[in-house]
Amino acid sequence: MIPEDHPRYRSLKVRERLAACAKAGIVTLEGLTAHGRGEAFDYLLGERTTESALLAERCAAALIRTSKRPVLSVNGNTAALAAREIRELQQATSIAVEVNLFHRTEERVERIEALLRGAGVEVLTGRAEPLLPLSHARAYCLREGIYAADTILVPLEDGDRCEALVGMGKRVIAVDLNPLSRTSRCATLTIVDELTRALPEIASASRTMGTDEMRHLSSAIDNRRFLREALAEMNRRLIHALD
Ligand code: PTJ
Repeated sequence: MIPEDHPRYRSLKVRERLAACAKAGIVTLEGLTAHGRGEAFDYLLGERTTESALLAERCAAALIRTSKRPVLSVNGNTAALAAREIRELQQATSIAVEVNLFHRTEERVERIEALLRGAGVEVLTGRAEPLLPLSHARAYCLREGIYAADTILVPLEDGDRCEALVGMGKRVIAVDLNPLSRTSRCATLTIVDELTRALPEIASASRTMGTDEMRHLSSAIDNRRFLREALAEMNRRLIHALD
């Protein structure tokens, strides 16, 4: 039992959830280490959404709303952390949702799809084929899903696929707390924010955004600026950490 007055209550509850999902075969052991890396970067950001990330989230909403076939790619960590937030984003934007895994087994895909459906998410299903130019299992995706998508939202990504998707001419939106990762640097747009804070902001921006702002934001994205601002914020917090 984690006492509610523990100063790290939320963080401990999230870890507990991920550990339970690892035991249930949804999150991999590698996924737990990926979460730890994310937590460390979130600490440097002050565990809050910065002004710069908020703007990136509005840009993400604009990219999704101006797309013909937007798809959200879900892995084990994303499903375990944010099934409810995914449902809200889908309700706000009609984004398609596909499970795509690095450590892929058909059993894991089915478990993650069941978890998402249990939270009210509509999940694309079908026969995955090795359609992406990758030498690992992330190459497997749906012809009508990620393969045909023009914009793909990829939370907690590993860099290879991001590069491959951009190389295929797709717009890639990454959610990654690490502004130095290969994914962050090669995505069309990177949101340096924690996933469960980022998705509701994207959903809320998509509900309220007018056409002019949508066009303006989607046509003027400067990813390096978002990365520089995230690094500057981390730097500022580190310098003043003990003041
Ligand atoms: O479920 P699978 O088999 O597809 O495997 C998924 C993992 C997460 C294991 C795989 O994609 C992976 O290895 O990812 P990486 O390369 O460790 O990248 C994950 C990135 O997400 C890291 O840069 C972390 O800093 C970041 N991250 C972790 N947790 C969060 C996060 N970013 C936003 N919100 C989080 N909660």
